[in-house]
Amino acid sequence: MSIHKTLGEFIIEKQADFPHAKGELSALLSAIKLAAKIVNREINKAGLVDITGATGVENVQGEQQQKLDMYANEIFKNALIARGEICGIASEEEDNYVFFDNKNSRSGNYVVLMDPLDGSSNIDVNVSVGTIFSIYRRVSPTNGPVGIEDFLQVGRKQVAAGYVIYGSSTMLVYTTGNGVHGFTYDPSIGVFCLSHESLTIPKSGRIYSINEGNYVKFPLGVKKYLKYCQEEDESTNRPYTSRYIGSLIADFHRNLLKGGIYIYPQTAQAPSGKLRLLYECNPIAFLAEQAGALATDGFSPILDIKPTELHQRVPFFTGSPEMMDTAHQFMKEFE
Ligand code: AHM
Ligand code: MG
Repeated sequence: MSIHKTLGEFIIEKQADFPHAKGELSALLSAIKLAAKIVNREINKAGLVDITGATGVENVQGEQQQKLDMYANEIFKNALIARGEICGIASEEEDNYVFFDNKNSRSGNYVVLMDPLDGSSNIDVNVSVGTIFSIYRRVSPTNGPVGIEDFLQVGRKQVAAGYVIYGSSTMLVYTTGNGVHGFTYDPSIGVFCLSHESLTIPKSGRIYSINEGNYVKFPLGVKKYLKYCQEEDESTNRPYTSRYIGSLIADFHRNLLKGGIYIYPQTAQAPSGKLRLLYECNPIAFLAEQAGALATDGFSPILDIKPTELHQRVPFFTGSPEMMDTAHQFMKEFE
């Protein structure tokens, strides 16, 4: 049996690549790693104990909070508070950003933005969910409280981003701007083991992922692109195949490994789409670009958007570069 490198070992080995203070990233990622293991343990028992279902409370965006959403939010928050490197977080589950006003964290150099449990409506039916995280260096002076400007940084400024997918196996995938690396959790020893080093997306693929139930509301460019995906053409391997889990991380992860395109477009009713720029699209876009994929709002790179508010939404297109190029052509032609 082969022995894999562990996430802890790999991070230490790669510390030299991290542009800023070296030990800080290791400490930070190890907090995320610990929280991921705890959340994983709870998700695995989800059918057995009373932790599934809705709390009866709506989050700031008017959606039902699931019990596990809240649990995951607390676990990640507490794991991060325990580290002096982080001075604040913003979370999809919190109305406002949180400043960690303890002795340790006041001088922390980093902020974390996260979606602690994305796709949580899938938990009750045993479908994959994920945690998404995004890390920035703070821009406000240290030793004072963090400010909104620390959280509203353009996505290109991320120093690290990643996700945990709680799927048929649990994986942690991250980037610090030097490629994308994936680690599979071995529950028998409680360790994330390197399984996917330097992930790159195939230049093209045969999978398109979109909630087609919203078809009539899609912009014309998206409708035309979907018809293109469904047409027969040997030279481009069409028709493509449709795969949509409804769990962003699971859909993105599959397309990253197999090649494909994921689209959550705007509609007349929701002109900015559904997905959140800061907690979902920016971290995925950073990973996507690092893996050779593209991530845009249908026209321009997600990572260049200057955020204006914490819970901002944005149309989201991400996937294999050749498929994205074609989607962009349709968006432009039928704008
Ligand atoms: P959530 O953060 O409330 O879980 O919503 C985000 C999820 C994504 O994981 C997924 O891609 C999308 O919502 C699915 O939305 P829809 O059901 O409209 O297709
Ligand atoms: Mg989400």
